[in-house]
Amino acid sequence: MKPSSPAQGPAEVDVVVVGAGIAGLYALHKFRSRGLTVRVLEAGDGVGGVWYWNRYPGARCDVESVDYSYSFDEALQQEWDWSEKYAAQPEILAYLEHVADRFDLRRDIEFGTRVTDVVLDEQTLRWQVDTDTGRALTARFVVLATGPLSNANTPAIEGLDTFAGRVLHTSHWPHDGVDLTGERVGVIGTGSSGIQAIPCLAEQAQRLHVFQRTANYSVPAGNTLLTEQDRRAQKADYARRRQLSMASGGGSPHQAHPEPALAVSEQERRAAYEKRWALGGVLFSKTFPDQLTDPAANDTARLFWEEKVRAVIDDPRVADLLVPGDHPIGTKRICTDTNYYQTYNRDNVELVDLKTTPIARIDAEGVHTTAAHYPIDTLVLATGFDAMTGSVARMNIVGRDSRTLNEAWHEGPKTYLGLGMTGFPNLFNLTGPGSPSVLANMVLHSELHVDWVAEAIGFLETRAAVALEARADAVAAWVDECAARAAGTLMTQANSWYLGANIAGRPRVFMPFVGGFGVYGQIIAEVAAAQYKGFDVIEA
Ligand code: NA7
Repeated sequence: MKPSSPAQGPAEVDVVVVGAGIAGLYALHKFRSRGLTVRVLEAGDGVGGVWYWNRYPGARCDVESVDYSYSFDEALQQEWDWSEKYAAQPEILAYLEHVADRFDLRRDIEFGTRVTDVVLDEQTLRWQVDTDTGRALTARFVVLATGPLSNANTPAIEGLDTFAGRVLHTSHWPHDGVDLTGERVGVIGTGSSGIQAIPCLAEQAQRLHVFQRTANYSVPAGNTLLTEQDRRAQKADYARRRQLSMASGGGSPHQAHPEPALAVSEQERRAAYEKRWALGGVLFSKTFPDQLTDPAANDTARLFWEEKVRAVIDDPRVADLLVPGDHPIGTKRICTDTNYYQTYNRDNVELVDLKTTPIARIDAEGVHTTAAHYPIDTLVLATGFDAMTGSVARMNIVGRDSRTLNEAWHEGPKTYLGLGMTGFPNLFNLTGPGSPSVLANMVLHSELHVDWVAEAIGFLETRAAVALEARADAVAAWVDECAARAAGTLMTQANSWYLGANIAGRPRVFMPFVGGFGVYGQIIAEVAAAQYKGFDVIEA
């Protein structure tokens, strides 16, 4: 147990929010402005969540800065100046710190405090929240703003603990940075984090070995500096941008081509892909509305991508290894890079294909594959996260009848609207499984969820009711609906972290709601308007 936290607030509050990332910060602001007493418990020593921890070189958002920002305060929108089209981690963190200061949020956040247990008192319907500092709180409402990507995945590779050099995980990069000049560096993992870090690491390292198990699709960010004129135009256009984003599939204002991919001429299709390529980022997977449902449409996108990528890789044998052959494009999150593929043209970079020569073990000096030994000074694990459920699963959350959330979710997460769980009254999970989650712009998604929870709490107050609890039949129907929607797409064909497929032992369930951000927003609004149908409203 750590020494007791210096921050001392009331032991009893209306709401405990777990996590001071994008969702947690806005939750604090919103609930507090509704007159509720709120404490935010945060494991890190600062605000920012995923942007606090993920400081690896090259870390950058794959949603445009102007859209990846809060919409709840017009003055905030107008005063903040983004310097780049796609912001890098330091700028996003600076923005979130600015928000924390501007709305005086820090006084209700307890940093360095990791929640260990969240236990329901069935008599009073209050939650007791325990932490690793010894600090304990009770609350009527608990809001989990722990984020879908906050529990790092460290692979169980034999001998990793015997490695004598430095081991770094992309999601826990040292805050003071790392100088890799002249070093032999190994990177395990070629997902979004690896793909962003590799070009930067290659510039510093004397030699860089990239250990790739599965190739991914990456689209260049096409990042640019924003001019004052760009910013003025964006700020003047905010109202329209936000409106389009809220109604869109993924929470950004860019609309898919109005027709299916194969309904247009080859020339028009190519022009559409070129336009998205120039936009850069993750939205390439949504150029056409049927790209993630029709294999033939998907193939047109995949072939366009392949042509672009092969054109910048000098060695065709290396290109063969970098072109994925195991999943349709977009069924894993498309990565966003700057000079990723070109990095393999450098003399100091070597791609090691783990499909043909897997890692056998790690020893004190480096990595043994079945074919060779690679001496290494620093080993970078870009091996991702126990995503979607991992951050919730590491807390002992105990609801009615002493049943834990992990027991309730052992076959996969079971929620109503992503927000509520049977047996866990007044416990709300934000931007997690059962909601669009990582398929949408996380900032607007966080606002949507927090606003919904704030309205729900207001509803209880007007009814003098004490709790809202998802009904079992509503949970079952929502789980079925999410599964049916996912089954209607190509998304279940990839072994992605959307399905928990990257973590041994996790049930294979497609976790995000795939029906679109705008559609989802309508559904949860209708539920609220219908007096929270599907929830039991528990009277005092
Ligand atoms: P990802 O996308 O889960 O990528 C993790 C990478 O690590 C991926 O290439 C994995 O290969 C690889 N990996 C994991 N374990 C191993 C072992 N044991 N051996 C070799 N390679 C391994 O995580 P990221 O952090 O890059 O990105 C997560 C999200 O953050 C991203 O989608 C954005 O939304 C932001 P595999 O594919 O499993 O063969």
